[in-house]
Amino acid sequence: VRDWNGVAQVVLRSPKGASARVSLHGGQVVSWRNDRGEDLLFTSSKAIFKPPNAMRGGIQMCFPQFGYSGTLERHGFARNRIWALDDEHPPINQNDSVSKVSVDLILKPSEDDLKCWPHCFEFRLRVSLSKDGDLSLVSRIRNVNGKPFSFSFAYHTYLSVSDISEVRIEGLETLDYLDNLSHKERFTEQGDAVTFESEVDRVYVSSPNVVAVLDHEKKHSFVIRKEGLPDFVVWNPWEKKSKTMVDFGDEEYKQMLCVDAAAVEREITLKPGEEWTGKLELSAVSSTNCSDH
Ligand code: TA6
Repeated sequence: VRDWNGVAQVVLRSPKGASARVSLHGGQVVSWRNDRGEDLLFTSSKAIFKPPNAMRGGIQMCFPQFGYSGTLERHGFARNRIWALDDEHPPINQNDSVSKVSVDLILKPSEDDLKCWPHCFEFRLRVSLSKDGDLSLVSRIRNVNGKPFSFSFAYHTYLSVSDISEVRIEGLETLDYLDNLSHKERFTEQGDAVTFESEVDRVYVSSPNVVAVLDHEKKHSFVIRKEGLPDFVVWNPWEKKSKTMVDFGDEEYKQMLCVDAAAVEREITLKPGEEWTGKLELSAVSSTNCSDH
């Protein structure tokens, strides 16, 4: 655990040299590197590392809602709060070649949170790094015997890519999507991989649990697996939208792509005492053997 910009971070390392850094600020995965030290997640060069604002990049916990709703801050407050190490599961310092190293964080509502979202929840997050450098996130959200509540959720994931115009997503073919650029109107994806030549902001609904993001130029591609999350949000701001974001470089849209495992179209409802689990697994594979995802 190290102090960074006034907020503790936990560094996970795999025996082969891969690493991940998790910040108690927002429960955000602020970096994930392969065993060659290459950054696999995007972080803007203009990111603002100042709590409570979420840092532009990494993997952000969007809860209790994704998008806007009522008075809550966009994408919910979880990513803007200081989390705690879950003392029921202290960080495991493994020095033998176990399958993975993990850290467990927990977020509970503050008095202020309860004023704007009056529901007693516990959000437990386990971030793990396998010995092969795969990253996994498991979120367990429990209704602590309050009244029933509903929420939407996303692992807001900024992937680092070489050139967005050379990137394809396989696995979303023929799916319906809600287009945030046209008032969430519903369309059906064509029969080929998703490619990018302008701003994209879509929610692929009832999507499969595995997609591949192929980035041949960077010689690695991502396989994204999810469980308990029916949708994938795909977002690239492109040039015009990039210029409106102070914490994002004008040209940086070329090096990033958000592919968020999410529950957006239909909210998740928890009765008192019920717990929901949402899993995300990311692996970065060399492009040659990506087809067997
Ligand atoms: O990824 C979908 C989206 O809702 C986009 O519309 C854009 O707002 C993006 O999330 C980033 O949101 P943020 O609050 O992180 O700037």
